[in-house]
Amino acid sequence: MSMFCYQCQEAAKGEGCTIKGVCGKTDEVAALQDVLLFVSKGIANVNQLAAENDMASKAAYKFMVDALFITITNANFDANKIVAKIKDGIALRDALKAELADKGIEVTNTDHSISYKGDSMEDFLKVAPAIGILSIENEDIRSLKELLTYGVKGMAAYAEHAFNLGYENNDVAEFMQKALVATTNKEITADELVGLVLECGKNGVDVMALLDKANTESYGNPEITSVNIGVRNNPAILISGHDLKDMEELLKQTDGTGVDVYTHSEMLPANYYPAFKKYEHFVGNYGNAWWKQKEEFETFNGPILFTTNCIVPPADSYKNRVYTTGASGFDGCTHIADRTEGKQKDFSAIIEHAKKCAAPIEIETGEIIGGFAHNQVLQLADKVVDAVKGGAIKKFVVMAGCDGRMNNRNYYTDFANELPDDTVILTAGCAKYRYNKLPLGDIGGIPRVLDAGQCNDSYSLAVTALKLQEVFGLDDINDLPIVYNIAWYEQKAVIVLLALLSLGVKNINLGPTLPAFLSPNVANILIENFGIGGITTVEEDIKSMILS
Ligand code: SF4
Ligand code: SF3
Repeated sequence: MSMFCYQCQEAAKGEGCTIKGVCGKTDEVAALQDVLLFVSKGIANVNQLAAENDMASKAAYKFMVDALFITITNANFDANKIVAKIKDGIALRDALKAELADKGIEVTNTDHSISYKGDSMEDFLKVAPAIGILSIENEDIRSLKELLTYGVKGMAAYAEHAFNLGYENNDVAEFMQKALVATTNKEITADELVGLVLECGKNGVDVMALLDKANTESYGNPEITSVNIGVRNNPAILISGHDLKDMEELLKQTDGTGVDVYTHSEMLPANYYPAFKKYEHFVGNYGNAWWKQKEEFETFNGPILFTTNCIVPPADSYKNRVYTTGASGFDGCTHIADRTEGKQKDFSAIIEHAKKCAAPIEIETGEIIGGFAHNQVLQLADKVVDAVKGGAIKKFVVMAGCDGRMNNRNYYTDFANELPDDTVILTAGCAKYRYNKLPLGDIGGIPRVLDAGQCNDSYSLAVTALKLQEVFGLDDINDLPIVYNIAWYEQKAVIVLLALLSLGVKNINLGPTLPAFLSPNVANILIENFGIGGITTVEEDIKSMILS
């Protein structure tokens, strides 16, 4: 068996992982994820036919969202869980086919994903090579289909979080289905796929808006907050990932138990929400971006809850303290089951575990400031506009996105350090950890790093940009004094990028390397139509992006 995966920025040699994922994904898990995606495509085809006959299955939409999320980089490494999910998918697809047959509706599409039968891990591993990425021969079609798939994976993650809070958008679900169907179409042209990629961006904006609404209506608007990065002397749980519903229920269930709660990596922005800040035992944030977890989980001492990506395969020394829930999973780690209708998830096992652990070891002290989501920034709009008009702020630099392991990501720390004092960084996502602890100061009380939140809160940055465009009376969003130097790693960054393109943003610099899944022709389309560029050296890029 030989895997092939090139969906993230750390794809081996900048081409693709073929023996084992740099992320730690085994060839077996990679193959099973391919089959899960393949089965989801079969469901998409059948459910599209059902939708055309007013018989669309909600369970099918939900399945596709879950499955896409499970295959995101660093979300789920649990082979058995993926096998079970594939079997569920096949059963769901066949039940839907039977319902259609009962109504005399025949599925005429002959795509293998619609008829594939398999029943065991062995079967799934056998079919995998024939249905993987490299089964698409034309490299441009393959590139566009994968770009679309990764955009939809990012959408699925955000749709799932919104769903968990009771927010759904049928158009978004239908688009994901349409995109999956398109990836099985052997006749589709490159132009048609480009059209779908752009439509994906528009749906990306919509799903991020939906999640923004879900988060803010459920937990209030994020507000400027100083987040403690030191520790207290109580046993504690560290919560990572992006799911705020899990955050809410964990805080409720730990309240009064003597167990503290800290956020890790992408959960840091939970500290900015009024509904969470009120808990006395919610201490602050511990550590940095996802890829530093091996050292940080060691010293944390207590159990860690992953609500989503990014998991690094855990060392044996702390593996028994790692819990997963939702789309995340890791072989041998305890998985906390989904909530059943009207009930909370049961976090009692992790809470009891925490009580037996020592308090975290302090690895740093002080505070970091965040909470500059759109509502908060718009309250400061007058101040910001005055600072721009008066020349105190010359440029905003959007440095949102992801962090990752590669040494060349030091570029982003150096870039932030070297920016002139009259620039302000707008950020979201775990990319922020490259510069959010630097002493960059403020401009007339406006911090020089404005953190809007998680990667999905890049939506907030777009809302802020659109508001500034209105205030300054500009016709084109690209006339604002905003430049984009975005770092990417996994597929949520792909949807954020496509969303920005759909809002008309041009000349985005993307690093630290361009995606391996862009064929030269597809990369050219992005360069020619949107001015997408890579990064070079800090000196050169400051010159071209800021000083020019
Ligand atoms: Fe490699 Fe990234 Fe795929 Fe993991 S997700 S196998 S690191 S390309
Ligand atoms: Fe980070 Fe994984 Fe992308 Fe949500 S946690 S931004 S990398």
